[in-house]
Amino acid sequence: MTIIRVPKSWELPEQQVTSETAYSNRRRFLKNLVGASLGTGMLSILGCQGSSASDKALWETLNQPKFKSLATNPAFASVDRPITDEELAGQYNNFYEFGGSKSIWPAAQNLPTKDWKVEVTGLVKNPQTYDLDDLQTKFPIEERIYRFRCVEAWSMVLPWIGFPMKALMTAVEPTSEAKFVRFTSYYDRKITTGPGIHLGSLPWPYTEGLRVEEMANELAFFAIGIYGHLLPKQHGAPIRMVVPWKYGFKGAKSIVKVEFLANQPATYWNTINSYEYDFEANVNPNKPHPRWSQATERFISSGPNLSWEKRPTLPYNGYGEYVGGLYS
Ligand SMILES: Nc1nc2c(c(=O)[nH]1)N[C@H]1C(S)=C(S)[C@@H](COP(=O)(O)O)O[C@H]1N2
Ligand SMILES: [Mo]
Repeated sequence: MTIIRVPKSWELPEQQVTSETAYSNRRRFLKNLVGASLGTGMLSILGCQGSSASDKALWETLNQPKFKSLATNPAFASVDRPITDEELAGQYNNFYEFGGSKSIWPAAQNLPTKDWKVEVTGLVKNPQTYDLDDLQTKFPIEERIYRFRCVEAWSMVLPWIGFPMKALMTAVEPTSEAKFVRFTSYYDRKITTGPGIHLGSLPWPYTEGLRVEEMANELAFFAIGIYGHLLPKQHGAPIRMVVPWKYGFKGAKSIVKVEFLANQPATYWNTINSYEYDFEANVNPNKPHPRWSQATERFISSGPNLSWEKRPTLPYNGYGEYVGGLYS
């Protein structure tokens, strides 16, 4: 394997890793995470695929059981750009429970997914607790190719597998008092030990929220798989939210609880910094983040000639025809 200098184009987005970490303890936080695992992920992205022990280890985490007879929803069978390479998406993640860098895929393997349960509760007529088998058999499973846009101004295209959130709503029947939904990610202080995780008073567990009308929108999706197989842990196994018209942080990973509520819930990033991470968080080229423009994004598609293709940001990430009406 040749050592390749990390190109300049990487440097900007890697530094933007800190953009979602505006903690009071920022300095100390950064010191802990800089350096640790930047190297390995990059080298394999830069064209040494399959040649190192680390690549092999990565592919072991990605090779999850495949879905048989998977149908792609024809409405979401392609977008205006190619699907991001699986090994790029699988080693460039945000999952702060396991660390503050993008290279959390090894640490995320500590997530215990066996005997997983998702509790659906709150203002519903028919509360339910689903196990993994239920999630795979009780809902209409399909594939959808969606654009994915992080608030840090990088983007991908990901082939998710899962079911519309609407199908879960039909099963549990929210009451008329239900106006919001809170989604809670797995958290165990002993297991989710990313650097910085215990610094300050961060509002763990990671939670996110939607209005019920947003959850009922055709686009809102629960993913249980990606790239034809079950979700790898770094992508938020065994079930995570996908709301493609919003910034990536709205898509909470590794969901253990879904609660229907009368009032808007506090959420993780919004609690840390409401000025930078608003509750709605719709992708909007005309609304800059307080520390950078959102007018363009860097699209991460494929190796070995890794491209960070600069593209204009699309309003609602290109999904205005589906969701525009929710915000008029
Ligand atoms: N529980 C949890 N969910 C999370 C995050 C996180 O740190 N913890 N990061 C969010 C952010 S900022 C992004 S961009 C996406 C990244 O998803 P991916 O790693 O599967 O691409 O997950 C979102 N969901
Ligand atoms: Mo993000």
